Amino acid sequence: MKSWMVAAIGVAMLLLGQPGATAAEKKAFTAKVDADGIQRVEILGGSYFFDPNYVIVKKNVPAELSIRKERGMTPHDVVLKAPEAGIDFALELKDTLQTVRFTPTKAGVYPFTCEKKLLFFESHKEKGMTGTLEVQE
Ligand SMILES: [Cu+2]
Repeated sequence: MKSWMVAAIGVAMLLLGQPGATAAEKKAFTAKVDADGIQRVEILGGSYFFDPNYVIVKKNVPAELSIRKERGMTPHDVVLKAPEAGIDFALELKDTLQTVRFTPTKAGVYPFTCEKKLLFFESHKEKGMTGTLEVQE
């Protein structure tokens, strides 16, 4: 094989070896119940992640998620539709904290995502901007 071919194959493998960012590192956070009986979690959204991206809350305890996005031009949101578990929100993220309140009523694992997508580019979800809310008994 000629050396330029080896180089070309090397470059192709490098390019193919970048799988978006779908295998995001798991950053787990277990909500603590505050003295007033509310379990609070703070979440940062950005390009293209949620931090934490694995949030654990207790069933039948009021929860407050305080969410903001990192500074920058890229818009982000957060959407979690699990009405069967008492959780149903869609929020456009801002630089400042906004609070989502709910009381989870059913144990389970519920995905949340950013549903932004620019034209024909990969959606933020495809780029790894997803997370999981786990409701424990
Ligand atoms: Cu986004």
